[in-house]
Amino acid sequence: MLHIRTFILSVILAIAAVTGVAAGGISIEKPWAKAMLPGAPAGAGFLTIHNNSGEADRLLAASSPASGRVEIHSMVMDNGVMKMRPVEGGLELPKGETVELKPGGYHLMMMMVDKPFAEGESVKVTLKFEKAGAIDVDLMVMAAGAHEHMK
Ligand SMILES: [Cu+2]
Repeated sequence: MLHIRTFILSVILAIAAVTGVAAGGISIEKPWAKAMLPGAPAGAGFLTIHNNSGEADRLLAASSPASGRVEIHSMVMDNGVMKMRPVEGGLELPKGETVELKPGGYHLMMMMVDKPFAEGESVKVTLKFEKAGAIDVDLMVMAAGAHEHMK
């Protein structure tokens, strides 16, 4: 009996491995969102994207049932002031590289949030890639500054 279970387990692991490749070789790490103050209309989501697909890809858009609208933003210096701007044409993911969305840099701007994200919750987000297609992630909601303890 035992060897049959081992066989079934290895089949499941093999399928999981194949599915990972089918997703375009894009992997997501450390998905999290900042806890929001009561009444705040917008939140921010962060994650690390590894592109091991062997070709360049692009993060085109994102959506979430917890947010009316999700935009991909960058931070740019404008006359000595940091400002947020939507990323035109999607976020470039060069092949073999890792792109980090983090506080002070690229982020998912989650607008029209009905219920402010509270610490300990998770927020579902669907990322849409040009080549890899749709990938779902759950952002862990953490207190602002919590990311510094994630390493
Ligand atoms: Cu923003």
